[in-house]
Amino acid sequence: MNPLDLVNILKKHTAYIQTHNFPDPDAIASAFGLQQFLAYYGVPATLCYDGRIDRLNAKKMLDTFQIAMYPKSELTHMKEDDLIVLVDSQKMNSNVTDLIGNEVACIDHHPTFFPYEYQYEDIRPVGSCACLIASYYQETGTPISQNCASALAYGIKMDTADFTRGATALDAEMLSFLFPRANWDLVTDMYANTMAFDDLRAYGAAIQNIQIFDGVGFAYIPFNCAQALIAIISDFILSLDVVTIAVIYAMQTDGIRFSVRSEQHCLHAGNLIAEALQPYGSGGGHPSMSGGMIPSCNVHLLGEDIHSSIRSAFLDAITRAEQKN
Ligand SMILES: [Mn+2]
Repeated sequence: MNPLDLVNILKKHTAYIQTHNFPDPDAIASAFGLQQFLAYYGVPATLCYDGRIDRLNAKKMLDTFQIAMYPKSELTHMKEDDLIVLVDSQKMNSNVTDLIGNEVACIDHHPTFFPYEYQYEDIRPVGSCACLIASYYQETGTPISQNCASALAYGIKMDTADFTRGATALDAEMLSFLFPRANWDLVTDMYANTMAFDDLRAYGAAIQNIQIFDGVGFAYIPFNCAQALIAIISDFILSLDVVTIAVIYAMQTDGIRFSVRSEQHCLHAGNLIAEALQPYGSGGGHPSMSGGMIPSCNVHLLGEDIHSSIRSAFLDAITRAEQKN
């Protein structure tokens, strides 16, 4: 589809651009990049999300690139006939709240679990959603601001873990398109002071209780912490030489939250978490990274020793997956 079709769909409506809940840098960059693109063609759009922007690097993006985003609680004026563009997420996924407006468009790079008829759909299996938005500027020859080019470049770098995770040729082409248009000092600046002092407690807990079973590392964070931090700690545990699959889980107020990483090519992290959590909760994601949740009301299903139940659920699912291969 031509990205200018989206302009026509949204024109003369009140438009919102919604990311997945607890937006990460790629989601924020994509939403901002699309907002600036639409603005060039005279279509104003409000950026919104549910959950919180609670990670240091996500919060820092808002200041560094001058981005304004509004949480669901501040969207009291949204109406049923307002139009929503979903970015870095798809309708009916568990990580995106169904807001009152009408989801007419979707731009995403995740696999589709719930097909839906959007008026405008651009879902491509690339490493970052931000590279799809960057391609809109390139294809249409639309001018891009330094702030916007910098934010999109940062989004591509973060979601591909600097081209080591799911990166495609389009991610690389778009980074080279953005590089001369960006203010690279802003991008570099995003890499300074990225860890909050409180994060150390979560790292400390995970390091203390990590257990490794045949390349599968399990670590537990016994207190509430930012969702994105759980994901970062699971990257950290995966970086151990003796770990090829990392399963990190944290006790949250609303249940147990999981983050899974796999560097085994034949073991799909999204399928693994979906299968392991199936009796207790839900989960899903990419081949190499995924997330999931056991809601509070189901935690009792794990029995007295929740850690051994969680371990068995994952190790059994891995065994079954290996037998299938
Ligand atoms: Mn993304």
